[in-house]
Amino acid sequence: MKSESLFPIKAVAQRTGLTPYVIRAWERRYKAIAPVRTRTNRRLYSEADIARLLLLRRVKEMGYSIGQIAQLPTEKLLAILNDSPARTRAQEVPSDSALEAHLKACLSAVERFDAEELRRALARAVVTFGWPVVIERVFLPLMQEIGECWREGSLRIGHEHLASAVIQAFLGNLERAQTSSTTAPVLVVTTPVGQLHEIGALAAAAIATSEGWSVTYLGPNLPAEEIAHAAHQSRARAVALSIVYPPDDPHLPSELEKLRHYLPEHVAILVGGRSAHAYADVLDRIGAVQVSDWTSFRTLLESLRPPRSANVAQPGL
Ligand code: B12
Repeated sequence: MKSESLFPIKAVAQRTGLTPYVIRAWERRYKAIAPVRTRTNRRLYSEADIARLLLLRRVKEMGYSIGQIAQLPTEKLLAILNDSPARTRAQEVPSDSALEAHLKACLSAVERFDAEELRRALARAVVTFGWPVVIERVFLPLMQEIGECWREGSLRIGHEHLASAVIQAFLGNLERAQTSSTTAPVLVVTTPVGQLHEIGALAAAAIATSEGWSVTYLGPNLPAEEIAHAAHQSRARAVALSIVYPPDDPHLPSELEKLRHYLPEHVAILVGGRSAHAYADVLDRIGAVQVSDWTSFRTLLESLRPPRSANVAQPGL
């Protein structure tokens, strides 16, 4: 008889799009799955485990918290997925053409150096779609488009600076608007020294804020000592870094090692950005979590939260 195929966590991460860190956290904290262990205590996952993880991920993307769904039977998860009313889906997945129109309005304001109109256009988008959608599908594409136009020569660096400044102020407003409780976990967000691209860090800050974290945003280009000091002072639970350019800074690995060395052990380091993978060796060495997309980032933030007490009602239940 053919024995059941079992997979190591790395393969499971590739197939589910979840990071190994999240997979372990869902098991440890929420008992979402129970992989078998080898004699050397390595986890091995069955096809059923992988299917369940994928299902959990998809149901979570519908707006449930992992705490709400982790222990539901697989059939129940499937039922939630199949029964989700089209109305809910339509709210969560706004049409591309509607987003496109907002993006165009923002871009046209930037072209005319009209900061006030850009602010208004962004505000309209936030009212229509909500913060999380606007961050991922308006802010980031807007900056990318500006970058492409700048490369082609149709926009100037001044346009980029105007857009960055307006977006930064806008995200600052988001933070002030959130009434983050005194018990909210703290996330320090920045870019390491030599990394001047700031938009990814700003987006990470905004997303964490909208997830109820208290964010200490430090701006870009900060030495390890300064990041660690801020994390210590603010009693941070985690530090999020954006690494975009250059992908081959010979000094960055030692900076990252220093950062790990200065930070207390319980402070997690989360790293995103298009060049993060270029530093994979050192990131692995220091136990940093590489985050490839915003869904995984949200999941990770959730897994890093101290568990809420069982008798507190969960929103959306
Ligand atoms: C805006 C911009 C600038 C601005 C930066 C202003 C600012 N305040 O940040 C300015 C004009 C100053 C600039 C300068 C330069 N830039 Co530039 N820039 C860009 C642009 C348009 C956007 C960069 C950006 O922030 N993108 C958004 C980020 C966040 O996208 P991302 O890295 O793909 O990350 C994704 C995820 O990983 C995630 N993410 C990012 N960070 C994090 C963090 C966490 C924690 C998490 C969870 C997720 C996450 O978010 C993103 C979307 O999902 C890009 C082009 C582009 N299409 O991206 C070029 C780009 C990054 N720049 C580039 C270059 C070459 C330069 C310059 C060298 C140009 C020059 N000749 O002077 C300088 C370098 C400056 C320096 N010393 O670092 C190249 C890099 C090429 C490469 N080899 O990687 C790019 C890709 C343009 C290109 N196509 O050639 N730039």
